[in-house]
Amino acid sequence: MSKLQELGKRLLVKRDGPLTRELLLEPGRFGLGLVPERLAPDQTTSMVCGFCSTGCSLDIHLKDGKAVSLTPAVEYPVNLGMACPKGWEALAPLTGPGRATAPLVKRKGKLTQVSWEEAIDEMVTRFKAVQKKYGAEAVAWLGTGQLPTEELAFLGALGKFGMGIVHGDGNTRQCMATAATAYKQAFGFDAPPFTYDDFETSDTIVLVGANLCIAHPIMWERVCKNKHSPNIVVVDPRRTETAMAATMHLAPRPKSDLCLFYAVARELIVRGAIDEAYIAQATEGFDEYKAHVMAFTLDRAARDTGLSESQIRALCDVIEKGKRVSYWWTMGVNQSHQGTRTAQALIALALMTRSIGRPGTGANSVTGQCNAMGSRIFSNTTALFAGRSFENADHRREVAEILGIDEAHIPRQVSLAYDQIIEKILAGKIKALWVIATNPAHSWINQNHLKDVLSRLDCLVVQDMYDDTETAALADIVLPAAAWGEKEGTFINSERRLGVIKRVARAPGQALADFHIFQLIAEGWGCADLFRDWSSPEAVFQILKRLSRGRPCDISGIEDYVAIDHAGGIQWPLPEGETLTSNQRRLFEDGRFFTESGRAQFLFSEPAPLPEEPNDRFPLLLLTGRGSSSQWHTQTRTKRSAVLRRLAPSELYVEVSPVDARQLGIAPDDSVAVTSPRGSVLARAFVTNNVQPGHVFMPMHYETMNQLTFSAFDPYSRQPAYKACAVRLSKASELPA
Ligand SMILES: Nc1nc2c(c(=O)[nH]1)N[C@H]1C(S)=C(S)[C@@H](COP(=O)(O)OP(=O)(O)OC[C@H]3O[C@@H](n4cnc5c(=O)[nH]c(N)nc54)[C@H](O)[C@@H]3O)O[C@H]1N2
Ligand SMILES: Nc1nc2c(c(=O)[nH]1)N[C@H]1C(S)=C(S)[C@@H](COP(=O)(O)OP(=O)(O)OC[C@H]3O[C@@H](n4cnc5c(=O)[nH]c(N)nc54)[C@H](O)[C@@H]3O)O[C@H]1N2
Ligand code: SF4
Ligand SMILES: [Mo]
Repeated sequence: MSKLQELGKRLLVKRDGPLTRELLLEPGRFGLGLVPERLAPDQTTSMVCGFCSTGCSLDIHLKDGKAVSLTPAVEYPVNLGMACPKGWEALAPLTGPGRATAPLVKRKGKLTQVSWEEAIDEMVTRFKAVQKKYGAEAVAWLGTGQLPTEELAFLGALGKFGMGIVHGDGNTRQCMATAATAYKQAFGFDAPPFTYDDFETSDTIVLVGANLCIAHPIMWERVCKNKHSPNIVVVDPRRTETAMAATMHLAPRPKSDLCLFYAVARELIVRGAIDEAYIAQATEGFDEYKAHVMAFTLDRAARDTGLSESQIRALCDVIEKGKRVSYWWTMGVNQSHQGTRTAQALIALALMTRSIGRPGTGANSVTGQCNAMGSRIFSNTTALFAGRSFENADHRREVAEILGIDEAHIPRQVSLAYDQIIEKILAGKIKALWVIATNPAHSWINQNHLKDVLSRLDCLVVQDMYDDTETAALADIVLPAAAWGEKEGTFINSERRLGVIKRVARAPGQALADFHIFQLIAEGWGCADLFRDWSSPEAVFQILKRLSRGRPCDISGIEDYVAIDHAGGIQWPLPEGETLTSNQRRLFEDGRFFTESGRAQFLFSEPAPLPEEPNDRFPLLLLTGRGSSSQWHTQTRTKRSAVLRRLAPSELYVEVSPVDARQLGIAPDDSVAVTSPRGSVLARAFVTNNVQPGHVFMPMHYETMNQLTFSAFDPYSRQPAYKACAVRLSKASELPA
């Protein structure tokens, strides 16, 4: 009997529904089937969206067992009947061209269709050969924040406990590492404190490096529902769509936020606009913080940020007057060489004014991908399950006991970060890489360097729902994955709310749910015995409940998927024995934090200069980010929808101020070359006052853009600083032939 047959047989015993080898290999059947047994062929069922971290719920309408259309769920506490263009078009990427329908292996330089058995054999044989020759650490993986928590947990357990891989990181490093690190250091746990109701109850909303209108449109809708005529302050070097709708826009020099918020802290202290009693009772390190920020006078901040003193004073005025002040940040803070300390400067403002643990307040990191939070807590990459530490012997023992495995399977060291994995490949220390649900050849910083690095691998395995991505093009093995809508599990959104995804469509061809791919690999590797209990996403959910018990992210009180569905999503924590009293819950209402002392920490550093300042040859500063609400990252999914394609420019563009355009003789729509010390790309000129003279902005959704970006990282979080590097612009027609 072949390994695959054996697996089929074992799964047959383990699973609720029947599963045979025939089913396993029949196109579109394994693990996906038709509409699962629990859904009727003509019903409507709801599930959370698979794009951004807002976590809207969508009602999916089935006809004859097929998902035919959707409408936003009206009763769900997140979106209240609303969805953005991506949500409305969420089913389109499933049926678009480019879907990976069969496993591929490179033979004679060409990716060739093979059976699942051959693909898994090839991967296992090559990975094991690498480990044998160069050591266990020579194989690594790069994961994602876009798989359900159960799949992420399985990957983390399989990779680290089963395959002996030490280094596994995710695209959440590009995105959320800074917020996670900032929270962990300040609160003792990676715990965003807010609930979306805070958007509506706040009277002062401070948005820092966050363009909600484009990146989180339904969160912005929640802001618009606020009945308290809130002050909305946007801190962003660009006049974004969100800035245009705000009551106050401050456009500081990029990465000068740290200095700005130190100056705001100083001003509030000097004015006596802080809560001394709360500081004494709930925090530590304030005196040192105060001493540090005293050097950041308004005069100094004005010089460093390019804002006027009166602008900074005006910001302090609205904060001082506000009764319910909330601070929200996204990539304008996280993707910076000093992101962690900048996030902590916002946390410090919230702490010193007691803008936390009360309705309408908080130092709130808005997450990015649909399951960034699930990845942060349960992916077993940078943290051992449920925010534990690999270096802590007690934590390793707890996890080993809960999982019923030998403690020796658990690595004693934390994984290298994404950029360190890349550097180890360059150094010849990592020889095989497994990439799951992320597209680094497009999205990673300094792309030409990355492509060179990836080409040095002995074996690159790409597991994706499409086989035409920029990364799949470099792969030795492609494993075809089922997508959102074709499998089950849970996501955790920005406000810590678990939501369910369901199987409402067949995966094409032989594509399998990532969950089942991991099962096949476990079987092929010979470590499936460790994962006997990991038989289905729901079974893994029960395991995660046990792993979370007694941790800040305790979900042991959530019965199952049905309970999550009925409650309209459930926010962690919900320990066993506690009943859900509200579906809008925030953390730290009692002024106790997760640190050893129970107190929140003030943390600070001296601001550091930009890693790459503009200079004579490259006089402009390039900012990057999201371009439109209809484009998702590297566009592998959104480009399959004709509707979404029509809502965004089809080619790369660069926003340039009229002042710079005039000086360079650039007219609107001109083809221009944007050049950094690392590469040169062509783009259309979009001449607009929304960027300041001296700055340009480019959206990340186009293939070539990251050829320009500069590899700089936050020292604490190791998150890449995508949002500032030096470039020059020239008319394409004037380039040498
Ligand atoms: N439509 C759409 N929505 C998305 C995504 C998508 O690809 N498309 N991606 C999702 C993901 S994973 C993420 S992480 C989020 C990202 O969501 P956001 O962080 O809101 O989006 P970005 O455009 O990357 O960056 C936000 C802003 O930071 C500003 N910025 C740059 N440098 C600085 C600085 O030094 N200081 C300040 N204060 N601001 C600065 C930029 O000008 C930009 O307007 O969006 C999520 N939502
Ligand atoms: N210049 C610049 N670069 C940036 C940023 C920026 O602001 N500026 N932002 C960064 C940020 S915040 C992020 S989050 C990253 C995002 O970067 P990536 O993670 O590389 O972007 P995606 O396009 O979301 O890639 C997800 C991949 O997973 C595949 N996929 C989708 N669903 C499934 C599934 O269920 N299973 C499997 N196996 N595959 C699936 C998709 O087809 C796609 O290839 O980009 C970063 N890059
Ligand atoms: S806002 Fe985010 S979660 Fe809501 S529909 Fe749009 S992409 Fe989906
Ligand atoms: Mo992100």
